[in-house]
Amino acid sequence: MSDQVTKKVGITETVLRDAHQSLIATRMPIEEMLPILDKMDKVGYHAIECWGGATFDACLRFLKEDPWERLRKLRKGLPNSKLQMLFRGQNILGYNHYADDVVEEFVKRSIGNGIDIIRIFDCLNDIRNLKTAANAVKACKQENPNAHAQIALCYTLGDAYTLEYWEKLAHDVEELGADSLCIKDMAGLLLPQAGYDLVKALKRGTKLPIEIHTHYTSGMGSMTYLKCIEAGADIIDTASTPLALGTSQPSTDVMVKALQGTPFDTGLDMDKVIEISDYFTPYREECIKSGLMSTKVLGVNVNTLKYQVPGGMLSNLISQLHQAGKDDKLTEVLEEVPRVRKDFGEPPLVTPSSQIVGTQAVMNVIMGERYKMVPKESHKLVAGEFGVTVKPMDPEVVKKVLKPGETQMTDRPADHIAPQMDDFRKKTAELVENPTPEDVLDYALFPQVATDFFAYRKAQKTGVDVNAADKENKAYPV
Ligand SMILES: [Mn+2]
Repeated sequence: MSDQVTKKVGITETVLRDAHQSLIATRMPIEEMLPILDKMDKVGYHAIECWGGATFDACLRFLKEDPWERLRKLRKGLPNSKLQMLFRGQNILGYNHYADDVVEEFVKRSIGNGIDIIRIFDCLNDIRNLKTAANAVKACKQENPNAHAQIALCYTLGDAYTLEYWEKLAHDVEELGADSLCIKDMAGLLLPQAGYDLVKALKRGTKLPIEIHTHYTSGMGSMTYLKCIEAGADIIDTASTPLALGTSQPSTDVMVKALQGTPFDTGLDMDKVIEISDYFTPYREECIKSGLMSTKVLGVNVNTLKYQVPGGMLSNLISQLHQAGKDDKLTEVLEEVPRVRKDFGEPPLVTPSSQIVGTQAVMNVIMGERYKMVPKESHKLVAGEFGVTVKPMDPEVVKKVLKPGETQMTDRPADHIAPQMDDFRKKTAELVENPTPEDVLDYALFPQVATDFFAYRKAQKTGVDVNAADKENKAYPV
């Protein structure tokens, strides 16, 4: 070890975002977080991931919380920590491409309300879809010197995803002006030795700090982190133990302890780390008792490596089949997923490409004929409206999916979208009196959900019983 460089490994704590997104469908309310913020603020994490991804949607739709209000409360409770969010590039936090002015406004308001690090990814790893968001973060650096654009590359397997591919992409990410690079392994596919080789390749392509994000789904996570760290990874994403493992991240406590006294010591105080876990332990028990946390998400399953389907996608497939009364078709669908993926140019499976490939696979199996039924989203992907895939799509499938005379778009999809903010402002003003810029963004991303939320909020203010609201007829008692 004498020639080994000592290097402090950073910890990004995910308990306030990805951990509960992965284990309890993003249902942790802000009240559960507030009492522990002061202690979390003193641990010394590299960052605390606490916003973006599905939190925004879940706040508006299920928790009836204003997501911006949540962010401001987190900012206030964590004054010394860097706050991180997950951002789907040109999709922002939604499922479709938005015009550049919406992306820019969302970035500006996120940083304005307290975010420091924005982790930006694209489901096709199409660099062109990341640039507007990254530039928008850079434009905020004067206002917030901690503003940081991290580009995340979605990790996946396939012929095209060679070490040369990752090395070149790392180089492109640096060229784009990112502050750091993350490997986002949403399905836990990154094996320990492959992780080692991957980090070495990334380090050849860039000098940017490298962060590794995985899920424990296949049981590999902690081993993969250790090998990645040995290869030079700078930061790892972990979750406080009661909300770690299974489909969530490896455990913070375990990784901090494992690295203690090694050249890669995180420098975190073990007692403080354990205090955080102690706080969340009763909450875990409560979630298991209420059924919110299913034991299905808590174990590990090496079979995930076979089908390469992330946890969230698997539960979607199961529920789609259940609704169609075809529960017995799961294996057939799981076998159809890699075929559809190949037809569609082998994209990584992450929101929204995971939903598109998954739904198409379900259709192909249920209809008994491949591409007999093609959902609108499949058509968009094939038409190039999400960007370019790493490999060309199957020409026969393209022909079947596209309308006669239609060709695949090859330039940047957002170049075809005119500015949208003015229209969103007008529409929001029809629903809310003096809407805030944040209200407008709620509407831009989730028009229906935001409309319901605005009505709920208004009803709360006027003190009426929202449970009496007649949503079907859009009637709220006043
Ligand atoms: Mn994740």
